[in-house]
Amino acid sequence: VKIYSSTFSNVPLVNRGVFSYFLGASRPGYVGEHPANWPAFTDAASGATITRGHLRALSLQLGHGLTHHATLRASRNDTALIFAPNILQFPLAMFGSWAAGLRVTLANSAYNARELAHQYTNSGASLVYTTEDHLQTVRDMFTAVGLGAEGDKRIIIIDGLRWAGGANVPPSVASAGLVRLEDLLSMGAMESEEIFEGQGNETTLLCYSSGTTGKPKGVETTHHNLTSMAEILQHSWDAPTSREVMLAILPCYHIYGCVMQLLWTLRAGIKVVLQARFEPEAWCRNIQTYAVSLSLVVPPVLVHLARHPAVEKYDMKTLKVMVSGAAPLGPDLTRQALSIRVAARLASFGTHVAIIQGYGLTETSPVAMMVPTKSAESALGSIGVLLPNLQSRLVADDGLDAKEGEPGEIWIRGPTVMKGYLKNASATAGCINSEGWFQTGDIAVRTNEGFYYIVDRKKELIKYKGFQVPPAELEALLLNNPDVADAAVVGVYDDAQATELPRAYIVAANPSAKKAQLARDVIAWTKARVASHKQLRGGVAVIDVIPKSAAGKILRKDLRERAKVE
Ligand code: AYL
Repeated sequence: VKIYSSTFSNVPLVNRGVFSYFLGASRPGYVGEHPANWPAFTDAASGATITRGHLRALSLQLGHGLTHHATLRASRNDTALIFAPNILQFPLAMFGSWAAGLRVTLANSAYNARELAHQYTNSGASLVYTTEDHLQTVRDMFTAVGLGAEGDKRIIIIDGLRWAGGANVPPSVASAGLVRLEDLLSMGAMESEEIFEGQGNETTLLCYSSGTTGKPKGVETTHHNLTSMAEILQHSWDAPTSREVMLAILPCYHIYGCVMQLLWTLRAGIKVVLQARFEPEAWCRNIQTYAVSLSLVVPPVLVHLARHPAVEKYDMKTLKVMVSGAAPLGPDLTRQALSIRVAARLASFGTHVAIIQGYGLTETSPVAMMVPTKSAESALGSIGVLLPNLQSRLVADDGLDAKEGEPGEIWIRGPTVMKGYLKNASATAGCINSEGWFQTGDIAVRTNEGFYYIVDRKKELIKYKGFQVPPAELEALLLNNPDVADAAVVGVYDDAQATELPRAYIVAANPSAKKAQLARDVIAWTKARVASHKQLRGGVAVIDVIPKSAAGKILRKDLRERAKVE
């Protein structure tokens, strides 16, 4: 068996809970390794800023409020769900929950009630942090899970706070009587975080991933996974220092955004400017306003920047590094050209901008590979080299090591591999073997210098702009449509947008149905039932029969081939 080790030397890891690791009062005047009065997070729109010390203090107040509030009465190992966009209260909700020993689960803020209900129930959550804007969805979710108005007792409204850049607006009529973040903050404070002995291997974060097959599953990420990830990034990645400023446009509910924008940044002492959502002009303006040096993106963001005139309107000479991840960037020439073009336009402002890729999965907490900044030019299209403390294998279809230079499935082993899927031992056993190897479902080749290039994906997953779209979820949904007898969903790649688009193949329940009309109806029907990223943007094709193996498995490769010529 051929095992590849990281070319970095191993980094010493720690065994601490996430709260004390990221926000511990290590010595007077400090939070973690950096001064308490340094800015931690800034709201891009209002400029409101929370310092490291303020974040720690408020989190200890929230932790106290959660456990002492008469109706919430939260306790250790309860699970709190955060259903909110990128606002300053997001990291506070997370750290306040962690201070009191709760687990946190992060839900896509575009989810509808049905999608949210799956995560609420599956994660065993008992609290939901949300905003006025999302309140109706949360209430519909509580109706869907059978709690009805009782659910109101489990909601915490987190927006509208002036210190967080919110207008000082009174609660809406709809949210009257609900618990508000400021209520919980005013009840007192924990003296310090609870130190739970030996909690390293306990689950602290639950993001959802469909893995190689099926519906979204709760990924059990432990304290040790997260502290290890932060130490590994801190000691391997050459660009960042505590003088960096990061513009955070990736959603904090996705593990890429959560770990890279909220957690590791605290470890590194990086100031983070939170932008609610990506919009090219605002992105450029914020780079200038906040003298941003670092930004994380997904490939479609680069497409926008490559085309948008705002790129030339703003002074962005502070920008040094952009990290693209979560979906392929540049495995072919078109996209390599794109990344050079974006860099050239940004570089015209005086500095050289490195655009590098990272690679990882929710299941690996998340980053497993990264391109060293100095290799940005020479490793175009590469997902990078293995990070410290990690090992990899490349395994061919026959279960043996891929031959030198030939493609194989990436397997990963190390301290950032998840504990498993929540309450789903069979799915866990399906992807983590007895030797601790996690099987990613991604196919790559490796160069002699240790650079990896993704060449294919073995698993079902579709990625729309970096978001997971589990085909099995859409297929199950489509089978609920009385006009659909059978369905299969695959991803088709759209060069112009640099993303895959979900495309459905369906069999009509009524053989004499008009195909074009049925396809249009099914697109609209689906749109009304799923979050935006799962819409059938790749279209719907009506076919006579879904190709399946003798065992009844959908032959997705056939459908993907077919999609290419359609
Ligand atoms: P999940 N190139 C191609 N495919 C990628 C890449 C990449 N650079 N990164 C992730 N993927 C795909 O759980 C791949 O199929 O995590 C992988 O199995 O939503 C799947 O996305 C995992 O999807 C980074 C870079 C975090 C990436 C991430 C992973 C977040 C996506 C930090 O710096």
